[in-house]
Amino acid sequence: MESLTPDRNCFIRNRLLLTRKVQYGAIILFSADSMLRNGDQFYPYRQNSDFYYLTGIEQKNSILLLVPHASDTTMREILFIEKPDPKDEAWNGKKLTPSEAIEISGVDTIRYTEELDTILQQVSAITETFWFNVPTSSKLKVEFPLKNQRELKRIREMYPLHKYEQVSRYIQEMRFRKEEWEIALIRHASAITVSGMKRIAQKCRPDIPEKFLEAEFLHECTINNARLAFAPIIASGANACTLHYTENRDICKAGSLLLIDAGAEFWYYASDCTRTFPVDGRFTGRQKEVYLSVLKIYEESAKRLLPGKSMEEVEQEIRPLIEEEHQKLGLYTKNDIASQNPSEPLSKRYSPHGISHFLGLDVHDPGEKTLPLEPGMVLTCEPGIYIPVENIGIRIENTLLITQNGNQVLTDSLPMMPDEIESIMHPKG
Ligand SMILES: [Mn+2]
Repeated sequence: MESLTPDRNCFIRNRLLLTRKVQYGAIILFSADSMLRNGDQFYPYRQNSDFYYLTGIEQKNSILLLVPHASDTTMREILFIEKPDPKDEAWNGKKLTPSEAIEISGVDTIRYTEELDTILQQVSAITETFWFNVPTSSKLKVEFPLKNQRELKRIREMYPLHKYEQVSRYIQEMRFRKEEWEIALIRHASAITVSGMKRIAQKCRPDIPEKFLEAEFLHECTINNARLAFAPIIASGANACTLHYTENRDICKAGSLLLIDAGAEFWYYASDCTRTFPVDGRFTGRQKEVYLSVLKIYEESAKRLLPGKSMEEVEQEIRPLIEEEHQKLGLYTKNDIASQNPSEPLSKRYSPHGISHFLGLDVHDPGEKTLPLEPGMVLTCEPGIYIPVENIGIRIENTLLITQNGNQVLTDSLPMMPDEIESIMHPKG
């Protein structure tokens, strides 16, 4: 396990590549906010993915300042960390020392967070531009500004004549393609995910609470030093038709299906996998029929996720097959399609989501759906069919690595064929 831990050379290289892309000005990144839960309790802290990618530092209240053209070499890379406070450390444990921070990040100049403004004053004299890492996704709505945004506002007020630019797209571009060490971590997260899913398959039986099965997955992650990459979906019966069902508070009933969409995160790298099991260990005829349709769509999609093709192209190519399978299942007819409202295609009613997303430090990692795929990209293949009136929601999802000539499934040790699934489940009867 030790050898899998990313080392500082990874982060040194990432910073080097970023400063090559940005070329001028000063880049400033802040660590993730620590979020109050209730009373005096905080949510478990998880470092901002970009910050981790460039530093390896997991500690809050950290700042990275890059001034690549500074003539004073000690100014080129500065990592700010919290000043150790014996009182705080007595309660909350040891903080990083400067030498530990150097060891992890490979940044040679370590300062304390409280020194930021003094250093900024020096930096402001040698650069005209500050690059900030503010989230750019228009889909992402946050209720209050994040640290990177608050500091942008504060520093802009201090230096109103400087230029302010967005560095996030450069970091995102770097994250599109994964290095070997990143792939090794995703592979490991995938292995833990598969074990967790198998554990669920063995424990699943009629009348078991979804929550118990969630606990089985969490158990597998925790004993393997992994976290949950996202809130797992443990959805029995019609719950599976609620795409982001994460309550997991129902009871699994005999005769129904159980959809599990879960992923482990190992050293900040995620995996993502979905399987659909029959609660009592045997698919009914109709369930198997729908299952085989999803499996066919999966196989046809996975075959097409290749270097040179874009996710969007694959999704377009696969739409007719999805329609065909829907019709075979009797969900609608050719005539229904002819008279459908083009802005609300029937196929979207039963298969509403896309079949792929990028994956890495984030379960939904940066990436462009329209760009040709390249070796080193990691993504999912995850078609689904949802028929609420029949209490059927089926999705099959694997994590895939794009290779030179095709792709490699990283979660392939988890069965997908109906009879294989039945054979790994809790003994029947
Ligand atoms: Mn997914």
